[in-house]
Amino acid sequence: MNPTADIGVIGLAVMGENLALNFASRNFTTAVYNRTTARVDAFMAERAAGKPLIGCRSIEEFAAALKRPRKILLMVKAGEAVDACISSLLPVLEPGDIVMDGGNSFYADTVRREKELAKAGIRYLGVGISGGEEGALHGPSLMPGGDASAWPEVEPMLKAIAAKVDGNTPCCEWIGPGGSGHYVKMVHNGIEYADMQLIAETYGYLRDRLHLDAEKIQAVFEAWRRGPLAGYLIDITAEILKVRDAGSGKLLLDLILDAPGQKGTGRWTSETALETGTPVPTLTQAVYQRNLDAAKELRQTGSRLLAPPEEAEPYPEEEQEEVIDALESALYCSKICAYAQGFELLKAAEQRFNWPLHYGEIALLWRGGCIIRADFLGEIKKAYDRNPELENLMFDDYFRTELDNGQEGWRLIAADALLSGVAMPAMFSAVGYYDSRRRADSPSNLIQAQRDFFGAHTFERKDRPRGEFFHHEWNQPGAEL
Ligand code: 2AM
Repeated sequence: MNPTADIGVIGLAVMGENLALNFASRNFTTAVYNRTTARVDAFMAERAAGKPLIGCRSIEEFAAALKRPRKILLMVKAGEAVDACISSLLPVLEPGDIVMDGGNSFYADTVRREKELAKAGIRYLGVGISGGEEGALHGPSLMPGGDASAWPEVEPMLKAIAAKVDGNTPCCEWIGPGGSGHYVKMVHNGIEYADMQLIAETYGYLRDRLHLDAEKIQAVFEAWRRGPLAGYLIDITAEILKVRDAGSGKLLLDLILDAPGQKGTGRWTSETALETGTPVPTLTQAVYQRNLDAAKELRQTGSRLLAPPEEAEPYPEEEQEEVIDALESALYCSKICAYAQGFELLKAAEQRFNWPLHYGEIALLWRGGCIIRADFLGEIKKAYDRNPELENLMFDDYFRTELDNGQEGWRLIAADALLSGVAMPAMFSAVGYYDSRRRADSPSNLIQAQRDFFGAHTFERKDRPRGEFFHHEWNQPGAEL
């Protein structure tokens, strides 16, 4: 068989199928293979019919179908399946071939795989892909990283299938070496967790504090679609609030059990943040909150045993509009903090792995195609254009002004939620992050004193240069070393 395929996709679950169809729709001849070959047959007979796709029933047939150097995209389950696929591919590949992992792999696995495959002369890329099934089919956000020599060879194809913003700018740009593509995707997922949690808390406030009915809550999110929060997650929230259950005619959302699932990608972000000592409290609180909320029965017990605060005064009807404006500010400010934390974690990778990351480009990649896509990301791009070395997103003139303008409403909502007993822990964590980052004098002098008291861990002094360490004999005042 003459090799005719421009690219090959392994793994025909829905993401793999949709990406293969996306390549084919751009006139790239695409070879497909799946371990269970019945899936290849089904795909070829139905969705792929009449399109430039080549169904392969063995890994040898797949390798033979691909033009050299081969370009292969793995779309299999993250973890062992990726290693299994690589092992089966190795005997049929040649030096110079390019293997891309488009799954949600943990970045450290990508680092390892890239090194291993380099020994065989295979060029490996970890490609973060976001956008779900729809994105995969019509235009995802793509975050490729790894062996830089492979990038120019796959760039036209990846850019062709990517989402486009501002007319024709693809949401696909080279991230950097090693596992940086998957790292950036991981941080994206951490931010996504926070974004969703903050929106859910806001919905909870509208429902449980303002006692608005679904129609009114829908109207609130509908209005926010055109404000600073505009983006995909607000769009789908507004849509979700319209959908009725076919059987009962009730709002479907009201029938959905409040026990969230997770696949662990948010947890990776928090684990990595802890490893690098990077504070991402809002991202981590979002992970905790899925755990807290998943335990529905425990919460039911808690609701019987734990006393609420005294009933808060309901807001008079005429004040509701003002409170809803404050809530919009609160969500927006919290969101800025969540993104500031995510970008701090990107910066930590630059220091830890020596990956030179371009934060503005990353913001641009997320502007289209992916779950967190929002107009707001254009502002983040501009912030990093103004100052590529920006230490913290909140320090940018635009964002610090936005935070300042929004903080009255933000604090009002957070305080009212605390007093009335409505749990908004991600939002509380965001206010705490803001106040901690803007405080030149923290109370941690006491922590240092305590550590020195019980463990002789030493401290630096405000009246001495940094880097000089002191111990005090706390039980014998005056005896300082
Ligand atoms: P399957 O259809 O043969 O199960 C998502 O589960 C995708 O990952 C599917 O295409 C699945 O193939 C593939 N997959 C899961 N484990 C795999 C493995 N160990 N080797 C190859 N493909 C695997």
